[in-house]
Amino acid sequence: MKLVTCGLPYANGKAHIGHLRTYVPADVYVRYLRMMGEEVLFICGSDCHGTPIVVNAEKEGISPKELVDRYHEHFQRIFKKLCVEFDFYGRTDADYNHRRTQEIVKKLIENGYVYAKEIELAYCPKCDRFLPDRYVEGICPYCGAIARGDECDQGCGRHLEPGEIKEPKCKICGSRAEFRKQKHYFFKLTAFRDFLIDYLENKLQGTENALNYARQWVRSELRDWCITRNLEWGVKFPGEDLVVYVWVDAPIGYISFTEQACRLKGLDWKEIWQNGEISDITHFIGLDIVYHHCIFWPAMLKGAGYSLPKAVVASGMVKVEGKTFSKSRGYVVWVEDDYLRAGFNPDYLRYYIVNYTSHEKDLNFSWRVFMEKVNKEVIGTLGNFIYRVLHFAWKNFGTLAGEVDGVVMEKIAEVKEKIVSAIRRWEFKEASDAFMELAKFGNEYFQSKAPWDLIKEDRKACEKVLISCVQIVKALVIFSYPVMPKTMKKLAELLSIELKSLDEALEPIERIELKKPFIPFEKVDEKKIEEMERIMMERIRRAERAEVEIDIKDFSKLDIRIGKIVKAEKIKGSRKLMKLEVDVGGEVRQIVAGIAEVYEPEEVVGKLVPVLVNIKPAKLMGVESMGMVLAADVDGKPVLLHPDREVPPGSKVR
Ligand code: B3M
Ligand code: ZN
Repeated sequence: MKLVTCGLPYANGKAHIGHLRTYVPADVYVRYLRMMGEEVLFICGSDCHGTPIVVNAEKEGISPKELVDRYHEHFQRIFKKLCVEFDFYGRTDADYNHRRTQEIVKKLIENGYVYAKEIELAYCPKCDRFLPDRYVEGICPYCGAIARGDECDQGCGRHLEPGEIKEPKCKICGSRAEFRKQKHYFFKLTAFRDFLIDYLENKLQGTENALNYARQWVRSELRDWCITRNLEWGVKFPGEDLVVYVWVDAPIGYISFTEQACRLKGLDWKEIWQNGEISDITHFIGLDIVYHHCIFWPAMLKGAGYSLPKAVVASGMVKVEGKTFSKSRGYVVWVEDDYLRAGFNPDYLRYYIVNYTSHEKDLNFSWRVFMEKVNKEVIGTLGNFIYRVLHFAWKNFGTLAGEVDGVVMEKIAEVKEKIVSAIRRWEFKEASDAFMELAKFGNEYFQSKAPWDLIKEDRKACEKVLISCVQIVKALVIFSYPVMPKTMKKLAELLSIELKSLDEALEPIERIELKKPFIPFEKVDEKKIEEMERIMMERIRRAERAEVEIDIKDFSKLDIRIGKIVKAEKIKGSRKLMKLEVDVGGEVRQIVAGIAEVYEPEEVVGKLVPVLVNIKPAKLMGVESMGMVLAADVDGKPVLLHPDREVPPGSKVR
């Protein structure tokens, strides 16, 4: 039995196109594998723990459980509508996952891979609590980007350990966090270095993007891994008032969901998860969680005596209308609110996701490209051929009998081989290109044989052409079913085709009774696309506005004080810049200001000016500047601002 899994969506928000980029190809893969004769178990579930859930629940003023229930339902509904069909869709907060997680954590402790250590953690004095993971935001110590407590999500993508983040701030109240000591538990990841190097280099299969990243990391920066957190919501760490880090119990969901799926199907889950060193397990994930799946996860499995996955398949990133996918900036397509609400056939989106580019590359979703691709390829090439053939044959014959053209049978066999080879390499675009190529071949065949003329002269010859074309239709229905199951299932019913095996396409039709065909695909209407573009533009504009609208909390981050200029001199070689020394209250700072074109040094000394004190230090013309003097901008020229009456340097501006 082969196991295929998908990364577990956090049950903290709605499904978007970024999710589908992983789930649709995985579903396509499983459907093809089954039609290639493999027995496959396909599982997934909601990731219910961790700060992604707790922070969002807190924002909404509901309990984590309520939030999780809502989105767990949502994801199940979306998967059903998109024909992503898991054998089991679980949740990580279920008893069965708590049990399995505790069992594994205890094993790791027993086997000597867990130790306690006192560490410094971000703590918010105002909220009076520790700030795990997403409760804290700050600067990534590796690349300097703004980062979350446990990952540098906008910069280098690295996993961050508790206490590592620089300049931490509380996500809830915005205050500067301090560091406090507390005892936590660590998993000895460093003990697995040699094992991981060997596993990643010689054993693990999958897409190059995943393997390359992981191989690079394992050599350069393996550190022990803090596996406990200060939260209520989660799987309890044995004997302590702590829960395990969400990245411990989430992948363990793969195991506990397998147990549940096997229970329902009368199978033995141990044959998958406790079956020698490497087991036939394939994880489909997004590129952003390669570290967790290729490094933490195999080490945990190894340490607890479980089998290791055979392959990790990572999908490339998603762009929307050419821009980096971003929910907050409006570059997003919501599966339910946008796509499904507009009434588009789910098969179109499945085809787009699979066929736009190779699985590993970046996928750009654009409504216009979507329309063009669907209308030209799915409808113009595939749908038209199917309908044309079926309609002509039904109208003129009703029943077809005879022998299929050998050329046609050969072509079908060739396309089948292409599909099988592509699927084995996770090249879903190649596989879907192959059936499109068959549709093109069919169109040309039909056109060149001109059955509409032939029928007048030689009915028998015409029948042979048509049965050959119907054979192509049959192959197309079978070959494209994994990508477009909704439509192809209906066509298979119409034509009484079995969808169990790709080889079925190689069985010649000897005789077929035709029913009245239906038009398989509805054209994507330009007006609807314009509407979708409008919705998206509106969302982007709203996000842009929201980005510049700041609230009092944001404003309070600016430390503006009145400073007294105590010394001033022009900077050599610069027309605009002046070097100032400013008393900002108990401290004199060197600040570079762009005022030299308008003011002479003598006139500004002794003046009181507002200064932004907590701006990042910068170097201008090689001179260090530790603040920013605020001035009015009048046609691009600075005009200094002074308080209404004498105030002490350091007075706060609010
Ligand atoms: N819940 C989603 C993510 O980080 C996360 C995946 C868990 S897979 C075990 O993309
Ligand atoms: Zn706080």
